[in-house]
Amino acid sequence: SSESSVVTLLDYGAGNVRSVRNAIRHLGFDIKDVQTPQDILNADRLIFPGVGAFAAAMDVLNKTGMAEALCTYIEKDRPFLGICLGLQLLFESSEEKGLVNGLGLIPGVVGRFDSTNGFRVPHIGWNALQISKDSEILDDFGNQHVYFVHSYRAMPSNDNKEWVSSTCNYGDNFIASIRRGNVHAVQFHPEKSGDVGLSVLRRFLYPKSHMLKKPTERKALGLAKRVIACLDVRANDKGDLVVTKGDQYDVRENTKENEVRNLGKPVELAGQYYKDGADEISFLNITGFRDFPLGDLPMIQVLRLTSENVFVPLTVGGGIRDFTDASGRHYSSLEVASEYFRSGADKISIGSDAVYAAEEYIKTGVKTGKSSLEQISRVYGNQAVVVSIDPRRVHLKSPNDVEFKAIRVKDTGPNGEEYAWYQCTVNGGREGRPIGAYELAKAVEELGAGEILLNCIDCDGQGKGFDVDLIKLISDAVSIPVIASSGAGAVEHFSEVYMKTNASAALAAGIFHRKEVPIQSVKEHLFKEGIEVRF
Ligand code: 1PR
Repeated sequence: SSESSVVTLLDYGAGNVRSVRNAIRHLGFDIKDVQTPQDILNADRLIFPGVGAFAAAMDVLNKTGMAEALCTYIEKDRPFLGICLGLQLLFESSEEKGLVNGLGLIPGVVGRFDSTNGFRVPHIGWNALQISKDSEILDDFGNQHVYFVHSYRAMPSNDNKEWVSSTCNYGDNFIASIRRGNVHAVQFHPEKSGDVGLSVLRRFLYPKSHMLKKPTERKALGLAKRVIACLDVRANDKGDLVVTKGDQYDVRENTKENEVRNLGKPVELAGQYYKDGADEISFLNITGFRDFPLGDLPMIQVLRLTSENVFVPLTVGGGIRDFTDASGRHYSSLEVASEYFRSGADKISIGSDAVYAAEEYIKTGVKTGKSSLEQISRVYGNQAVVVSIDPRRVHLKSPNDVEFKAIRVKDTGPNGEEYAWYQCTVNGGREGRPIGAYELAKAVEELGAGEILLNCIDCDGQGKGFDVDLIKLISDAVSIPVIASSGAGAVEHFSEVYMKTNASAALAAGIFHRKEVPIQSVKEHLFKEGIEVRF
């Protein structure tokens, strides 16, 4: 019947709900959006993907009368699925901004992960579940990883044990899912957890359906090291948007025509990498520093189309900054980011603008709250903000030759220099700035970055391995996750970076685009080396 193929969605417009919508449609359901509290009470099944900050969400729910409707709906044991913040809001309160009251349906206080015990916060990535009771929507997949991205979590206790259906270990054993009767909520993102996640949603939408039990001989044990495929995107000289790939950031062919290297179409390649098992996909609009992304809508279109079929996290970077167009209309970086989130991005990545913000912060010691980095992380949470660093190695005879952090490096300089500092650049490596990667990383962590994408211009496209010295330096300096990037040429380079540094993820471009090494081979290799990966 038509009634049974409609799901009601509560979206208060604070972030990327496009992916949840796409996943629901992918599973054959139509979506009815909640406009009034009555729509909640009338729902056959309700999905509540909480996004943004706890206090802001409660504010909207209280003001609109939706908080009360939600409580009534849930107390009547009507079919409900909360996602991420949609789980946290069911609890009594959260410490996210002081102490804020939640819906109060489940005993417990939502608190922040403790990064002092060696676990990086935010908790970003694919982790394992310990299923503690019949959860209905999680049945049959206890052995597989699901995707989490959050800094706050609810803890199991004697008072809420009747609700808890699974936990996840990340320093603490926190609540990964709850279930009572028809009421479900998950801290992870089913819409971002690939096939496994889609089957969780399917179980909720079709409660009587029986899943085929897929035997999984590889058991998920904990947080997996991520393998990320990166697509550098720009318009070629004909004006078509292409995936390109640089050689130390030079993306032009070594021919008379000097054309922009073309390695494929962004949406198609992203779809392929999703099927091949990429844990995450990044798009970098590499001419964003000169072409304003909202003036140049193809990138937004790429995101929209990709998110229709790709159910793993998507990051987009390039051109996130304040901008005034030719007609004098001013766009804030927050508007640019919001448009990216609405179009299906889970995280945005800031390059050049974060360098200026860090320089200013180091100079003045003042957090103005006005930089794009600070504004976007305040509204969307720091887990949604990546800072992309594009450093270039500067060789030195002695570490005392510069005011920046210098280290002894394996690759000595042309005159046998044993030390180097890593100079940050802006505008796609075109301009060096008076700040090192080390100083930048520490500053942007304080300004609200949730993750660092660490490139290295010297290694980019060389296929000789990651810059282990640099990645070790940065991943030891910060307590947010670090993505190692630039230089992957063989599967061994991935195990090397994981064994010698504290990187949480490794990103590659060229070897995947040129089909030299399939993503699956990277994972098989890491698995053989005893490194946890998602299959
Ligand atoms: O400064 O905020 O507009 O952001 C611009 C973004 O575009 C930055 O994230 C910057 O890293 C990126 N970017 C700018 N120019 C280039 C270029 O290549 N000419 N690409 C560029 C960065 C580096 C990685 C690459 C890895 C792995 N590309 O993304 O994919 O090095 O490559 P490999 O595996 O082939 O070695 P803003």
